[in-house]
Amino acid sequence: MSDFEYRTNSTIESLVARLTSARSVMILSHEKPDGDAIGSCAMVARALDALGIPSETWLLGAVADSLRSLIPDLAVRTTPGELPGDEHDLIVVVDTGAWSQLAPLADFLGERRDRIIGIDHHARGDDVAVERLVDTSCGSCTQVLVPLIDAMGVPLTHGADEHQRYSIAEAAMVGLGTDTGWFRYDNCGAEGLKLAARLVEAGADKNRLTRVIEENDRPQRIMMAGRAMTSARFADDDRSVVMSLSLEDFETTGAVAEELAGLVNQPMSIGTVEVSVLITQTEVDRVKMSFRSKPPRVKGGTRFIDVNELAARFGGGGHIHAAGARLEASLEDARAQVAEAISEALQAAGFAG
Ligand SMILES: [Mn+2]
Repeated sequence: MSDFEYRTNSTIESLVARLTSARSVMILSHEKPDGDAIGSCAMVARALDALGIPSETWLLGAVADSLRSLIPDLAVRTTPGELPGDEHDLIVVVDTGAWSQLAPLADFLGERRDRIIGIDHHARGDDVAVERLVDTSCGSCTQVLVPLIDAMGVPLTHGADEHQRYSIAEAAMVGLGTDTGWFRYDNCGAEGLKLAARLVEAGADKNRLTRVIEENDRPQRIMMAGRAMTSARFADDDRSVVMSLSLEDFETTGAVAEELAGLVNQPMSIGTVEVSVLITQTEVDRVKMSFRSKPPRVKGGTRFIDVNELAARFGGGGHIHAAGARLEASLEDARAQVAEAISEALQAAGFAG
């Protein structure tokens, strides 16, 4: 498949025809579904529901309780443990097109490729779906789905009811909000903001949504944040900050690793900081490291830290501004190694020594 290109190879009309003529639909997204994955699944399920077409949403792997609470009414199945039956004549894959992100059901899907359609906004993917709609200009997959729902003739207000169910518009907002950092990142331009306005007009209650998604932590998270902040050591003229959390911190607070997501971003609010690292002890002599860096100060500038490279020095990787690694080392040892690697990287990137 060397000539395979992951891009749109279908039309909205053709996809709508498949959706509206289906007898029963299976909907799924990538493993560990995030807000956009859940929002996209919910949009498709609700639109089909409006047309009287039954669907089943399959969630692969762990789902945060806060996201789960957004879809209490959907027929949801989870893997591992179960395999879908053969009753669905259409399979809709949203917010991914990568076999690796669909691993638990890859064999099942591989045998049914001709009945799979894919809707996505990622630049890379595989030949999972026979018909695809891929729009990388969209900040979220829910944004890609809106014209499709419109063409199905289903109003975005559908789904809201007296039981406080979430409408299609709210599901769309969950994906758009979470994937764009609530409209901050550069994947949200005029079109994303116009869509946000339309969703609010359609009744999307962003206060209710942000409360469920962004303001739903346990107290343990703040206790761990306090410990991480206390451990912060600024270096390199305050351009770098390294924080750490020990096994003892977990024991004392009762926190679990899953609820620390994003803690490493907190020091990014400091003006001088270019790179932030959170080192978490997972076993006595093992640590997990999260790296974050900022884009250059000037548009098109070259002075920034590529944390993908930095993490690669420890056998990890990721993206230019967000990456991770694991290391066999004590917390103290890891802190020293990371601090040294950062100083070198800052110098190599042209920051004054
Ligand atoms: Mn997405």
